[in-house]
Amino acid sequence: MKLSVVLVLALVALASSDVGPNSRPKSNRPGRFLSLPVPQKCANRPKQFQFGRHNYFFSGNVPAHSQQKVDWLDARNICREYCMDLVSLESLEENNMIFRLLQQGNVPYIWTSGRLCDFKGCENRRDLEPKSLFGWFWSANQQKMTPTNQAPAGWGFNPWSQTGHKKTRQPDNAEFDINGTNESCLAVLNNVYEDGIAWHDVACYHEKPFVCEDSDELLNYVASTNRGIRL
Ligand SMILES: *[C@@H]1O[C@H](CO)[C@@H](O)[C@H](O)[C@H]1NC(C)=O
Ligand SMILES: *[C@@H]1O[C@H](CO)[C@@H](O)[C@H](O)[C@H]1NC(C)=O
Ligand SMILES: [Ca+2]
Ligand SMILES: [Ca+2]
Repeated sequence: MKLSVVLVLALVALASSDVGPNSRPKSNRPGRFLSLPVPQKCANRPKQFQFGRHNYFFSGNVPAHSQQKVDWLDARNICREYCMDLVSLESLEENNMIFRLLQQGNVPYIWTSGRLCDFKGCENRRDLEPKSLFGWFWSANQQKMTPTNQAPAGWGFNPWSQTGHKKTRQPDNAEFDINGTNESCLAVLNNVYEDGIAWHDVACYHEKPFVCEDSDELLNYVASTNRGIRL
């Protein structure tokens, strides 16, 4: 393929990864965008553990980030500079791996790439209604989640917590009732509501440590634009 074609494909891929399914997230501060990968950081990214062909790290175990608690978009952007993104839990095995990390490390909570499609570009999507059941997806790769009231196929349990601030099952958008802030981001919480380790919808401005996972899209983009780079 000609380089120009590769470039165009890479840029299209980047644009479509901006947050999907169709658009950029509406951030809560003006002028905030997704960060582009930094080739040197991609080449030297922390690789703490692996699953399938992906590398991962937990911010709390990386000296440069161990004290960091950041909001959801900042967390994504820190990951993205390394050609990674926030972790997406598409399989039971990967979910188990992350639950074990929280349990063994006594980690209270982490951000994932899970996001509610409630921003510009998500209107008029009848397939996402009602949002609380059908509107969740992994923003790292635009993959839709199983409806929130069902166990994903083969999991045998529903990873969303059965309880929370309002003592009802998650997602509950509880902060909306408190002060009108929507809970549009997915965090894994470790027994915060005496509910074990489970998924919760949380307002995206909350500051948390995070897990980064390799992004095929960003790695491919950096590989195609930096001849000979070792990633
Ligand atoms: C926030 O949540 C409320 C209640 O579910 C909903 O009516 C409203 O449209 C949401 N706001 C946005 C920006 O999605
Ligand atoms: C909502 O309440 C929380 C905690 O009470 C606060 O930190 C946050 O800034 C509030 N959000 C808005 C938009 O007022
Ligand atoms: Ca994943
Ligand atoms: Ca919640």
